[in-house]
Amino acid sequence: MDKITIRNLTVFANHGVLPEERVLGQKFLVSAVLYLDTRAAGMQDDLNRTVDYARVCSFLCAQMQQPFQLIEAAAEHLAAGVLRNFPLVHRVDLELAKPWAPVQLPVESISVQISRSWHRAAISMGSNMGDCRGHLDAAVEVLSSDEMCRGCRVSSYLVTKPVGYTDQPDFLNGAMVLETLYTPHELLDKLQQTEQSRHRERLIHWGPRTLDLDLIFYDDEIISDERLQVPHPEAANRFFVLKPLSELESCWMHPVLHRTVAQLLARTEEPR
Ligand code: A4P
Ligand code: MG
Repeated sequence: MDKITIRNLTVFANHGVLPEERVLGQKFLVSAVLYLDTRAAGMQDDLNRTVDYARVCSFLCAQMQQPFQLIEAAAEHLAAGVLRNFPLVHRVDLELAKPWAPVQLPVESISVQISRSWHRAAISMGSNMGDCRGHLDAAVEVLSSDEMCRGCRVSSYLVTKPVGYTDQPDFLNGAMVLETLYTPHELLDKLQQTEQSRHRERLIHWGPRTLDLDLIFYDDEIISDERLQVPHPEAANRFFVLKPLSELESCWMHPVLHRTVAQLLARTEEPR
């Protein structure tokens, strides 16, 4: 990706833990590296095809006026703001420096540096209790209206035979692909809160449920801890996951099996 760099934008603001910092304010330096594709703007000499760095600078200045205790918090706020408000920017490396930090020792500057970007996530949805379509629609609504997500695309819904525990009604399944600023674990929290909002109860493993939301892929990441496994360990064998997902992202490569969604689907049988 190409980069546009803003170095040491000087802003007077009131971030700090000490009361006097909040009242008197002090100088801050904001630096940002914006990652985007500048090829079209470069070839056509067209400002509309890139990010207007003057607008980014005034945006950063304005956002700095909201006071935070920590420069970490101010930096998170700035990075998320840039990513949300300048859609061509895929990633931002942001540094917030506090040259007058009250440490009572000679120091040139204290700063925090963070790197934040949009991430691609694939989510599978399932329901076989109550208003199944309503539950899936509600999940889509929650995620597509979340300010930490964008570009939500939804598959068609299909009726599938239950897999695993078979003595239960048919499922309605679908898939969603979106971009998100959530980390994988934050996204799992969001999915579980959404399940709860549809009165999901965990009674039988693989049993009937109002709403099941599983994180299938998150970029090309491989995660395995006590709360989260990505790619979802069962996804590669499940028709009810792969079929809807293939409508949206048939070429997404499984980062462990090195097979695309379409290839995995081709070797999976639809249960009858
Ligand atoms: N967890 C770990 N990794 C993930 C992940 N990638 N996404 C943990 C979501 N959760 C993940 O899930 C149990 C725990 O898995 C969570 O606490 C989370 O930290 P759960 O949803 O509470 O329990 P569950 O649904 O009973 O188990 P599980 O393993 O999620 O079940 P599945 O695999 O979702 O299977 N047949 C058809 N036709 N259609 C279906 O949709 N669904 C299931 C449920 C069975 N048969 C089905 C369908
Ligand atoms: Mg689940």
